[in-house]
Amino acid sequence: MAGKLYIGTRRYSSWSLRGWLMVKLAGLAAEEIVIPIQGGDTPAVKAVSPNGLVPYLEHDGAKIWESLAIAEYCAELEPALWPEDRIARAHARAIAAEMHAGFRALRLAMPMNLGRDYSGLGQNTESLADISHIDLLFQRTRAAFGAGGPYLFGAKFNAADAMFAPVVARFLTYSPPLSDITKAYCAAVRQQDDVSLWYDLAAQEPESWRLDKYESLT
Ligand SMILES: N[C@@H](CCC(=O)N[C@@H](CS)C(=O)NCC(=O)O)C(=O)O
Repeated sequence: MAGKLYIGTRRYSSWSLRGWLMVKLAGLAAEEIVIPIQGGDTPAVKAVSPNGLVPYLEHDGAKIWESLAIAEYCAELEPALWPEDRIARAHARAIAAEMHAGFRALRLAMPMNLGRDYSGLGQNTESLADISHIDLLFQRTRAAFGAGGPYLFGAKFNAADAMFAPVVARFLTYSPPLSDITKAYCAAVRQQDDVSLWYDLAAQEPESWRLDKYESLT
């Protein structure tokens, strides 16, 4: 194979899901190496990845870390990762960059866990502010660009959807208050083939990879 994609425990590793989706959407041939993460400072991750984090992609001589850089690398090989229209493409890049740089309160309060029902947990002033901002972002993006399909930019699940897929996963696990438009979008993302495959593979991971700190939220 031309590549190697290092990812962390599928059940928890939200950034890995983003990188993996980009590689899938681009149809890159890459061996997947799953490293059970410890939720920070995992020696096996530090040993392979230049920034000590996953996802990390090696492909055809290129070494790419940071999920957004992986998105751009994949989009060079498969331009349809971004919308064709210039204005839609600019918007997709803007929201993907905003996701990559922000929403820390949401990420901290609601760590991704694909195997639990944490309905009602993780809600505080800051995480709820992030959530209502994202909800509005989804509504506005769907209204402006989403005609013709269930995703942010219509019929094609693209790099922007991939960046937000782990947010959708959190919304499904923690069930915060959401608009009907965002709920429908979340349902569509959950059913997308690659996202479904990721959930299935996460469910098959050994129980010994589970971390107390993510399994005992109250
Ligand atoms: N900004 C990075 C974030 C990557 C990140 O934080 N990855 C986490 C897993 S989701 C990680 O590698 N943690 C190291 C560890 O758990 O040891 C990106 O966009 O790829």
